[in-house]
Amino acid sequence: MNKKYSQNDTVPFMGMDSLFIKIARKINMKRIIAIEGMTCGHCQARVEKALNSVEGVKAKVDLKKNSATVEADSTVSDALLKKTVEEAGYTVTSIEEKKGLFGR
Ligand SMILES: [Cu+2]
Repeated sequence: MNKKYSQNDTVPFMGMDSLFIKIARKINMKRIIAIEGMTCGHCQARVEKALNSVEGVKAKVDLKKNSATVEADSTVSDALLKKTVEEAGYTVTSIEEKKGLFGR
């Protein structure tokens, strides 16, 4: 499918269409990072803080699932997310993109 709107487009009108695009973008941007090495709440907080310090990233770490759910701009690469977690002292085993409505 051809991409009709890019990440940085401004939508020149307001209405259901632009609202829908915003929501679809938001859904498209979720990624799940699988992380090894976290053992306690300190680890969790450390990884969460590291990820959230990256511009354009909103992250929530789940200690039980050994993963982080990340909402990030498309300009934030998987490589940067991986590097950020690894610099905090943990291992990234996979990063999976949650596909959105348009299967981008
Ligand atoms: Cu810990």
